[in-house]
Amino acid sequence: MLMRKVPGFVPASPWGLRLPQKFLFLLFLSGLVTLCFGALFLLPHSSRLKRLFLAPRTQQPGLEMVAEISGHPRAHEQEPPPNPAPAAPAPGQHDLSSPGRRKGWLRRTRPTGHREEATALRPEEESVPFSFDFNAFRSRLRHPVLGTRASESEEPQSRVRAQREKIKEMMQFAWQSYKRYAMGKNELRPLTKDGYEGNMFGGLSGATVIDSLDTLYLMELKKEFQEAKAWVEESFHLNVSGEASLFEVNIRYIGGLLSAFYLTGEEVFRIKAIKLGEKLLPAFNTPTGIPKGVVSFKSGSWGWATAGSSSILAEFGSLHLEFLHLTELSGNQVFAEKVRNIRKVLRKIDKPFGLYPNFLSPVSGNWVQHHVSVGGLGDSFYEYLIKSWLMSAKTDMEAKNMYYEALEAIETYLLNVSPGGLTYIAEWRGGILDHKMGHLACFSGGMIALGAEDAKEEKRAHYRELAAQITKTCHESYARSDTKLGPEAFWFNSGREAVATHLSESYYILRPEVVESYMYLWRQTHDPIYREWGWEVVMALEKHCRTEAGFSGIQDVYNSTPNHDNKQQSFFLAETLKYLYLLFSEDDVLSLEDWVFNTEAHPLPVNHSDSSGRT
Ligand code: DMJ
Repeated sequence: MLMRKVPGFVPASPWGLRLPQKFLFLLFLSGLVTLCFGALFLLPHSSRLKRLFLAPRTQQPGLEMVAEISGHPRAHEQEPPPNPAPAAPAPGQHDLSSPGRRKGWLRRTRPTGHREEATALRPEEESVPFSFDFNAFRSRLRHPVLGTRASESEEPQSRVRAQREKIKEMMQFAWQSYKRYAMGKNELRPLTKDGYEGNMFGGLSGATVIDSLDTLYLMELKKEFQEAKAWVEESFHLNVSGEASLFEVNIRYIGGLLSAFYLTGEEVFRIKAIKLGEKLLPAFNTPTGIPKGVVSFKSGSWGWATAGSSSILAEFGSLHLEFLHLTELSGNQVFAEKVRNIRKVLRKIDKPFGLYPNFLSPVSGNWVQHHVSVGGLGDSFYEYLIKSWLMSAKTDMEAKNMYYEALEAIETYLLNVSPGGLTYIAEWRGGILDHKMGHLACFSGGMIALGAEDAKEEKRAHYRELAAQITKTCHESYARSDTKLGPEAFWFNSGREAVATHLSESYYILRPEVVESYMYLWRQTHDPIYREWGWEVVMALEKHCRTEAGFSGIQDVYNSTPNHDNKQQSFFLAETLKYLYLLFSEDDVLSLEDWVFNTEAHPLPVNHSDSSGRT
């Protein structure tokens, strides 16, 4: 170095720097390193450099915790990714020609990668390599989706055809009214002729559109289906930031989009279902992995979750069907892992008398109170057990065992027969019974019928009869009202049976559960009574719920000129009208061999790949 040549000069360091110079140099160096490292974080997500250096999803707040506690991989760690699958035939056409194979339902691994939190879809999100073989899936169905329809000449002017057409007309009217006054809003208010958003969906819009897609398709309302699809393509945005019910978004939006995809093969439905599913994952970020009921789309946290202390059985117990399909369609195992963990927690926990209480702490994993119900708060948990068994093509033995064990406990502790001979399922509060049934509990007739065939030989006839008796009781709750529509809840005490005892329980909000049971019982027995009862409902809806601008719930079923509640619920189009239509259709229309209905009546396919021998 130059300085060494100056006589008498003693270098301050081997590089010839004095202490202040050395300090300045180090300062400069550390500034440079910080700058480079910082720039790495500021690069766009698509940057290859960033993907190389950063572990996937480390910037997603809170997700690490669940990974650590429950041993799960971090949410979003594996990225979904959509590749175009061939579009399906239009409604009415059935392309079953393409042979295809798909092995290992949910066992496939998929390419890993990283992508941003879902907001609105961007072109690059559609190009991640993952393919779902839609034609292969369709080739494995045992029946054409819309059945083998009798032609007009074979079924001329038949009563059942006319009944089906009437229900189709009701759907068309409900849709057109919604479209005219509330398109894009969550639900229609038919009296005020405007739309309603509510606060359940975290800022998502168009609940009625998504809930209607498969019903419109099923009824071959082609123009209306295209209107709904166009709205999803152009106006259904996921970049919302509110607080949403995990359950409601799952059963209505995810369920509706999944069904629409499986029915049509249209990629837009698959992609939006997956991206929306990703937005739900932070709800599982709890010590046990049991999700809280509400997720904040803004912060990606539990949202309201911190305020409450318990999660609801029917809510966290009604994710299994949709989440398995999210994994099936994305290749992302995280969805399936989340619901398998819920199952694991429920398997392990002590159950009082074999019963499942309605509230569970997602923090401690303990029951919060001992209230058991097959109606609200508990209902669809039981439904998803038997449907998980059926959807797995009867391979999910765990779900099967849990279902029949739970049903046995319900029968032992909750089932009753009234002095008048009506069979009902009461509610249980730590051993004390409330002798009432909610309208919601009336789905159980259909569920028990659906599960009867796979029960132990000696129980099958018994369950068929039990299903028929419960359905009859629910019909009584309709028959004993002035409007021939059923109340929200009905009691069996003080000599009164199957009637509401308070005005506050006398309303009817277009709910589907009773006609849902008629549909299952019809398919099982072909007893004409179920079509008769279903037709009574159609007539009552027309008389009391149809208004100039759509259908509305009513405030008092015991008043022959009831007030309307000014709401056309989205589940009326998703469920009530769909089940009515199926009740008057052939059994091979959305055959129960091929499909299970989620709790919002959205059909999801049975996995035939492992068991059919046709794959
Ligand atoms: C629907 O959203 C679903 O059926 C849910 O499981 C219960 N409640 C409504 C219909 O009543």
